[in-house]
Amino acid sequence: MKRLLLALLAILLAPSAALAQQPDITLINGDLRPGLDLSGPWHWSVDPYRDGLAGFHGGEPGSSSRRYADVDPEEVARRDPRALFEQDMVHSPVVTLPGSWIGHDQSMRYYDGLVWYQRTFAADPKPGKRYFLRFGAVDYRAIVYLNGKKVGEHEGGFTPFALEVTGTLRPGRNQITVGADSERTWDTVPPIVTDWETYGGITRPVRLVETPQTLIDDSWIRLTKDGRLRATVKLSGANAGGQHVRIIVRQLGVAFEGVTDADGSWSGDVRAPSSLKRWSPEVPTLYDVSVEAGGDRIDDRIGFRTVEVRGTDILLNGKPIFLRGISMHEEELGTNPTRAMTPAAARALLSEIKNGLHGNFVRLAHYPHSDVMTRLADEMGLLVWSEIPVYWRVNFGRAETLALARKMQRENIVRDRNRASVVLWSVANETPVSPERNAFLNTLVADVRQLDDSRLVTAALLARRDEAGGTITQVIDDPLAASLDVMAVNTYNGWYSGDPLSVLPSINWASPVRKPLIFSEFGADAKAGFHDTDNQRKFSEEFQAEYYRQTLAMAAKVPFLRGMSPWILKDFRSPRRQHPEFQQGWNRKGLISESGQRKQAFDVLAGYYRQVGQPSR
Ligand code: GCB
Repeated sequence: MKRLLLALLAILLAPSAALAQQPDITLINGDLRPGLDLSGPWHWSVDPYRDGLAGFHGGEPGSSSRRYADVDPEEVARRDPRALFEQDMVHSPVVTLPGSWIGHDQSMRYYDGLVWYQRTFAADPKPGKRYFLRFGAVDYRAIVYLNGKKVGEHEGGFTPFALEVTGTLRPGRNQITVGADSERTWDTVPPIVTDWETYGGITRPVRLVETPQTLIDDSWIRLTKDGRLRATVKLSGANAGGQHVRIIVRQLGVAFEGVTDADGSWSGDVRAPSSLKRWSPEVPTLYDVSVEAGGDRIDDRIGFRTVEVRGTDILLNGKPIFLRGISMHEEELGTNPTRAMTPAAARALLSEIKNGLHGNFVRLAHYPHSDVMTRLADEMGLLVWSEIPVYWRVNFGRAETLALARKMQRENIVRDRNRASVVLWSVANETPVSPERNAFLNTLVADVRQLDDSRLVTAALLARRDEAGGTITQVIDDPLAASLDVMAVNTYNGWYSGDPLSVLPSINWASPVRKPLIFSEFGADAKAGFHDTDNQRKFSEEFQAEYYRQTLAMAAKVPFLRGMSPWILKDFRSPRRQHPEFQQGWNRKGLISESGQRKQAFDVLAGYYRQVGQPSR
């Protein structure tokens, strides 16, 4: 009985099996640290029954699988000509990573499950150093083996993770095997149904990173509202306590320092010199910043700015700003995207916003985009809305789902806290109000405030339509609005509602709480090249352009509107969108087609932004 009770207690106290396996290392700036980039050719093999993870007849997992075992089939066959190899990664076809499996073979587009990847590489591990495999993102779940040994797992398709492999890495040839499993359930984040392509696979770079024994695991440097440069640093390693930390902001001639506590943490600040040029979309000044501690050093380029809310205004560096934005999925231009976001692909997209639309803002929907994108936004001068995929019908009542969302949000915020461009963290998109949902999202809001006091919290909400005496009023009465810094609403009057477009400018907007509002979405589908000169037919370029004119006329009358990110910059793949004539597997609300052809509405929005972007505003 006692043993039974103890066993029960152990189960109750243990974190869920999935979460227990999560790595606890951040490895800040893991994308830039010295190391070996494992991008390039990998073998791949599809495993729809998850056979590589199962034992005999699909039963309990055995001790190893030929898929990730560190064996050379030819050598084994030489020793034992009767050896059986049904799973032979060494002779499986080769593809180039990173990139989703949609790019390996068109028939993989709707495959939702496990795929194995494997490659070898040469290493030269040195005594006194630590080694990590750092993944930019694996969608949706990753299970990682090095030299036949499991080194970790990760859940969540859009945030980075690092697994320590010191001791498992060996001199000379090493073999890495990754199982990427794209399957989601109603308990995952996001859940099964979204309105975008899943893009299962190893979608961002994998790197082998070398560090000293004591390493800078996390570092965050920002400008506070009272004009100080503040640093928060966390070291990892057996000797993380009592280490000297030094921050240098080169072009400003600023250096400040301190000593870590027993835990390996240190925070300190210094008055920002008057010569500091604040980062803004107009002048995106970045400084070379170094952090040195415990024999480790990281270099970054960081901008300094403040963002806050006063009444219904959003203030950037103390001045009211209007966010001239657009939403965007992480999908490169082209007819067969694979979600491999290279700097060139990211620049092509952000240039359309900055130079084409005269924008100053981008909503990176509906999940954390590549670090390539947020670094480029810093460099080009675009304000960023960043979000996690708490989208539509998440299982809000389930504690493990909340734990997963919190972990994802933490990984996203910690990765990008040094990016001046990021001004808004969004906790959710279009989630139906309920007591469980409100509690879930309020926990996420509280987490943001605890992790980052230098940015604003928002969420994309839905408004309630009120019709009285022939007047339509959109009321923002979602209880979550009270917890946010900035309210945001997705609105589709005239597209999903039957309202004639001419009615839109007469729609009123009301909110019981006094806060700035962003139209986080509005949009209409149009197939590039499909025309209807009467502006009547949905899916025509003319209808979409007229929808934009009328929606912008409505927006101009909302007294507390402080920005917008219409839906969406570019047509994007979505399995939900199968109209044979107009969609063919693409959501067509883009202002440009998948290959970059601008639709008429592009010029309507660009004209509006040119006008509201005039310095007088
Ligand atoms: C929305 C969603 C977005 C969809 C869009 C649409 O409200 O937030 O993910 O793609 O509408 O096109 O319906």
